[in-house]
Amino acid sequence: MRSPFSPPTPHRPLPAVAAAASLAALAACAPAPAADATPASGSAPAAAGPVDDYGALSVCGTTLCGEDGRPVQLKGMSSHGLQWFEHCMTGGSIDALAQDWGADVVRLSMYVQEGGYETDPEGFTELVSSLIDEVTARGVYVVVDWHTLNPGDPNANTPAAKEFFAEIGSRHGGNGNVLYEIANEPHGVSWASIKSYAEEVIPVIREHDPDSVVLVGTRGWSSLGVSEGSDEQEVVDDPVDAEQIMYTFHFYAASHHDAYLSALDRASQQIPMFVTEFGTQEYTGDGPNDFESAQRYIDLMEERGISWTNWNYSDDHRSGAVFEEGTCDAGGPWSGDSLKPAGQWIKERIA
Ligand code: IDC
Repeated sequence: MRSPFSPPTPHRPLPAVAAAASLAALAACAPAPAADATPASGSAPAAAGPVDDYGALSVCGTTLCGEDGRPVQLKGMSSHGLQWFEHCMTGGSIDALAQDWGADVVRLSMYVQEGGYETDPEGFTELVSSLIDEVTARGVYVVVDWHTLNPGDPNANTPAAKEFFAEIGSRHGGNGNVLYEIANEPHGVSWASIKSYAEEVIPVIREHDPDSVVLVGTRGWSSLGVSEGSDEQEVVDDPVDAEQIMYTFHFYAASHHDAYLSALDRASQQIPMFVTEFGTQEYTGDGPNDFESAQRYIDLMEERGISWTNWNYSDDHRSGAVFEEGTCDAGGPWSGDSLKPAGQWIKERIA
């Protein structure tokens, strides 16, 4: 069934990644096993869109691949914290993201602390679950972000993480469009501890969604360790012991320059990377935009086929929220004059 709201999204050409030497090995990738196209109970039938184009994703060399074994670069937006900005994630705003913005992927950012999941596990599970259904119905991929921030050690929330992912996996594991991000930004904790957390949580997800792609946060606020004086080598030397894994990298272009960019450049030639959060401004998600710096990252991600979601699809007062304040309460509009400069810039890069 097609979305009743607007015509199907035109098929996007696959990204021109052939030039990237690191992707040459991808030609050898075996196609992923055929997806179970049956939506999980409760999920609406998917509209034409990226999921229809690419099917079940797998990790293929250093990138994501579609069902045909060819590399896929997903581009889209992250929500803001759902405990604050649920009203920015409506049927209308998700329609706009899928159709007008042309997003391939939506990241649902569910904080664990700061008034998030821990305050109402059932309520937040229902909220995320219903938003997964909304995104799925529009034929778009979804990243379920277990948005740990403080404390920085993901092991502090392991029992809750297992409970949450078991429930989400059992409800939506049959969808074929869900990616699981198990720790937003670990910090003040060793890579060995993050890895051990990942190896505890991943089997719980795989019990319900065996072929799913899981995204693992890296040390130093998902900077591959750079912000804590390390680098990607600790991950390269000691990868998570599981299949279908990608590692996350976050950057804020006005704060993070060459050291971050080089780490992403080196890492993405060796391990599968997914940039699940970035901003064109400072690491506060606020302040002046540095579009020149941001474009260098966009170019690198394009060259290497690194998928990304930008922070964030809300009307928060900060410069990194794509909409002007008040847009969400007014029910849009979800483009045009209601966009801040960062929103206009990123919308052009998703399209
Ligand atoms: C920021 C939000 C802000 C909130 C703060 C604390 O924009 O409203 O008060 O978190 O939770 C991250 C985090 C992300 C941050 C974002 C911008 O993953 O939660 O959002 N950021 O500071 N890492 C680097 C930057």
